[in-house]
Order: sequence, then structure tokens, then C-alpha cells
Amino acid sequence: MTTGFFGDITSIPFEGPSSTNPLAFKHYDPNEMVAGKRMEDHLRFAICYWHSFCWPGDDPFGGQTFDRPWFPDRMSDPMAAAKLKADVAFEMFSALGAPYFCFHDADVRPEGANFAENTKNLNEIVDYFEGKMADTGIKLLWGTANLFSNRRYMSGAGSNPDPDVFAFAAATVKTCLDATMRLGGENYVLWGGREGYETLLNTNMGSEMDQLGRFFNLVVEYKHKIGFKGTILIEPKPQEPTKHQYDYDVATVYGFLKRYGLEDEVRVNIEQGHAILAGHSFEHELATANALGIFGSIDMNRNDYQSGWDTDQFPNNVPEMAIAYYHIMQAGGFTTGGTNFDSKLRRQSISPDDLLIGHIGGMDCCARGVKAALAMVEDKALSSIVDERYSGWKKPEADKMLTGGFSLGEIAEWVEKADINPQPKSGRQELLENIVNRYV
Ligand code: XUL
Ligand code: CO
Repeated sequence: MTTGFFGDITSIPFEGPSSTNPLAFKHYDPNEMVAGKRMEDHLRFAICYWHSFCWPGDDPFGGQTFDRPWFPDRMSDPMAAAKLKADVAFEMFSALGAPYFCFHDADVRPEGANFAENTKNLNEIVDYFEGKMADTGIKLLWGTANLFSNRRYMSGAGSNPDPDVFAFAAATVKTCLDATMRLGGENYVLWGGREGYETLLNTNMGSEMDQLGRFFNLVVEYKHKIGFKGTILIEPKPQEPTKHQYDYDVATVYGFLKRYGLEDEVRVNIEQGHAILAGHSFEHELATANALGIFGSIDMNRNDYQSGWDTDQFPNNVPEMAIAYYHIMQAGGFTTGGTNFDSKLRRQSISPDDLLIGHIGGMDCCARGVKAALAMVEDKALSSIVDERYSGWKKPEADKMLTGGFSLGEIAEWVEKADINPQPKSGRQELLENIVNRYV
């Protein structure tokens, strides 16, 4: 028995590239073997709760556009509504064949009058999820706490000037980490929704950073105490909702982790739209995380390149996605991470099947992107040229320069004696761009 929200659609088949059926996959076949692994295991798709099942379709100029049977205008019992929402969510995850989902506490449980009530409501839904996960085989990629929507968090959570807010947020993360562990979650995400400032005129930045450093350490200490084996991830974002956020981008997060002794404990969940908002590309953020050894997972979406805002659209730019997955696959692919669709419909897309169609398109584009990426990795199409470009570093003198065997004076002596006279070499950018084009 289904809820009937998606009519009689219970599963999205793979029909191949020639299909014109909008409710079929053209490129994503979970069982297709590519580079020795099933596509499902390369991509590790997750669907998020918040955009598809909680967002009403509002914008700064207008309210709810979506008509969902579990929304407050249709249902007055909040716990019954939360359960109906879960029923529909799991129907959608199953129909799409997504192996994972992700949620914030506030997405899935009714808001209580206080902390104890929030915890009680969350635990009731976690019980409900346990049953649904057992029935469907759908797993939890990550859980997280919403530390930004409620008005108590208007000035931040861990970075709030009021220690009572810090305490409430810390206690909430504890309950969400407990829930994530109970559900076998493979990661736990911290996104600092309001961990930043609106104006420096009222902000003690040093205090806020130390508070946040302690907040993250508390989470890591608790993770070890309860034996949570998943990865703790921070999701960088430069601004929105605050004017400036302390988790600006991957490099900033790394500096923050290093300062507070967490660089071996925490990794990053990188979102396409956040990278663009930070003035980077998605691949820049992925390459930075790989270079620093802190890559964890991705939130897949795309920003509108004109609006300059975090529009969380479904991804559809395959060449860009191929390059992004190239960086992920080149570094060995996902371990505990995956591809979470932090993507939402446009507010005019009010038909229930739009939810399926958005995800189908995103999943198909990811499949095309990752196949191109894996082929480039396998053929060493780019890496052979890059390796050759850096091959000079294999010379013994080059190694000595890097590892401290040569002082500045000794380098000068060597350059003079050996008459080192560097000859410029082509960077081959157009050649590399043309090679990429062959794969996408
Ligand atoms: C906000 C965002 C969040 C995180 C989880 O921009 O990306 O939804 O992914 O809190
Ligand atoms: Co996100």
C-alpha cells in the first residue's frame, strides 16, 4: 500500500539513451559495471529531505506554491504529518533506487516546546525510520542538525554571543549524532548556517572562532566516546544566510581545523553551489580538499550563474560534472561519502512527478559525468600529461630542494656549477581541453 502521492509510479526503470520516457533513466543504470565497480557504488546517490519534502516553495516575494498533503495547511496533527512525509519520502527514494538519504532533525520531526520535546519527537521518528530502512534497504548517508532556522539561532549556534544558545545547539547535535549512529549513518555533517556575522560592528570575531573551534571539538570528542565510526564533515559556504561565514571555503575550513587541532578528524562535504558562491569552481574546491587530504563527500546541485545566489538547482551541466567527478575519481572515489542531491525544484514545478523528474535528470547527468571521468582516469588521458609536466621533480637535486637536503646557498652553488638554465615548456591547456571534450 502506497500513499498514492506519486500516483501509480513505484519505480523508475532504466531504458537507455534512446528512451523518450520522462520517467525513465537514460544513462544511470545502477548495475552497469564501469572500471570494475557498479555505477551505484561509484556514485553513492543520496536524496535530501529538506528541499523535496519540507520547502514550501516560498521566495522573498511570495509564499507556499507546493501543495503537499503533510503540510500544516492540510494536516493538523504534526506527528501524523511527519510520518506521512516519511512514507512519501521513502516511496520516492525507493522509486528512484537511491541507496541513501540525508536529513536535518527539523526536517523530519515536529518542533517541540523545548529541548526535551524535540528529542522525544526526533526519537519517535527515528524509530519510524528504522522500520522503513529495514523494509526498503535504504541507508543513511548522513544526518545533521538544523542550527539555523529557529529564531534562537538568529545570531549563530556555536558562534552565538549567548552561551545558552551554544549549549542548546551542542545538546541538539548530541541528539542528532545519537540518531545518526542508531540509523547506521556513514557521516555526520556540520553546516554552519549562521556561524558567521552580519556586521563586524557587533561581533567579537576572536571569541566566535574560539567558541566554534570548541564546538567542533566537543562533537569529535563525543563521536569517539559513543564509538561512532562515520566521518564528521564540515560543509563550507562563504555567505548566505550571513554576510560572512567562518566556513568560507575548503582552504578556510582547513586553516580553521588546523588551528583547533582537528585536521585529522574532520573532512569536508563540498557543494557545487557553495563553491561558485565562494568565487571558485567546484573542481577547485575538490582539488583543494584532495591536496589537503580532507575530501569527504559532495552536495550535488548547480547555481544560476547570473543571480549570484545559492539557487540549489538540479545539476545539468555534464562537462562541468565530468571534471568534478574526475577530481573525485582520480583521488580514489568516495569512501564514506557520496553524491547527495542538495537540489530543489523551481517553485513553479508544482506537480508531484516534477520531484521524480528533477532527480532523474540529475542522476542521469551524474552518470554521464562519472563515466567520462572514469574513462579519463583509466586512460590517463590528463594525468600522463600532468605527470610528465612535473617529472623534473624526480631528479635527485630537485628532491633535495624539497626535502631540506639543500640550503638556499647550496642551491645557488648548484645552479652556478651545473649552469642550470631553465627552458620554458608549453602548458598545453588547449590540448588538455580538447582531450576532455573527447570524453564528454
Ligand atoms: C545550505 C546547505 C545545507 C546543508 C546541510 O546551503 O547546503 O542544506 O547541506 O545543512
Ligand atoms: Co548542502
